[in-house]
Amino acid sequence: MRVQASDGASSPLTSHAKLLIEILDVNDNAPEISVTSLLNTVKEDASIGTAIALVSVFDKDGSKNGMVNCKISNNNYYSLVVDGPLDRESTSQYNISITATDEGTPPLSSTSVITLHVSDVNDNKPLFTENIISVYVKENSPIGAVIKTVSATDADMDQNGQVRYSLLHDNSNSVPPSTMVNINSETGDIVSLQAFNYEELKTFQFKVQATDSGVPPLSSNLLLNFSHYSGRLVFELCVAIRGAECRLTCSSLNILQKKKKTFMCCFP
Ligand SMILES: [Ca+2]
Ligand SMILES: [Ca+2]
Ligand SMILES: [Ca+2]
Ligand SMILES: [Ca+2]
Repeated sequence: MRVQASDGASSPLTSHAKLLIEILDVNDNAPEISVTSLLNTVKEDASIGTAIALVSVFDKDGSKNGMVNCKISNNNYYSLVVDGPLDRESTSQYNISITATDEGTPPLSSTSVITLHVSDVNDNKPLFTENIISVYVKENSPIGAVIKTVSATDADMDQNGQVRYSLLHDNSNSVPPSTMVNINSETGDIVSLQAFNYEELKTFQFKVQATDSGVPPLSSNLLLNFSHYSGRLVFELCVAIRGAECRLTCSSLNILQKKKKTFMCCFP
């Protein structure tokens, strides 16, 4: 800019000067955060380094007023990536807060939040509370009676956590279990297909498998030991073990009477 000064004479004398105006920057702009989301949902088995979002920050001010530091949680990343194993069963959603702060005095900052959902992968198999259980069957119980109900839980969701039950056929059984019992694949109810005769069959065992509906499916097994609880069996059992041990072993039995240190137990 040029300025001219002149006096008031009829023939004025003038003088010229060049005026330089320097405009000082004031920190009047907060940083702007721009997030390009690459993934809204990430699978829980996503590998480390999987990119979730690209983050760019821009500040209109000059010098320090426009110098921006970007903080994502506690890490300094401008590309938001998976940096550790994810597990939907423990954390299914993250709200990631991105804060950009300039170096002006006073500093200005802005924040942007990314919501990231963790989607389920079939990484848990169905679990029975025990691996082996004992079942006592009443001799000559009616065919079709529910003699035991088994249950397994699966921590995954939807199809990955949907459990179905089946009898496991392996070569260890001389008699196929499907000739003796049936299992309801939905409820886990085990139903007798024959009246068990103590004189013919004292004990038998078979495995039940719980399988989820994931792809690929995962499964686990439960071994069931069946015994009769005819009065004779229970009596023999109690005579053999006696006393306090009888109480433990016969925990599901009612102790009927106690005679000369010999316990006689019977089922309710
Ligand atoms: Ca600024
Ligand atoms: Ca998991
Ligand atoms: Ca899972
Ligand atoms: Ca599962």
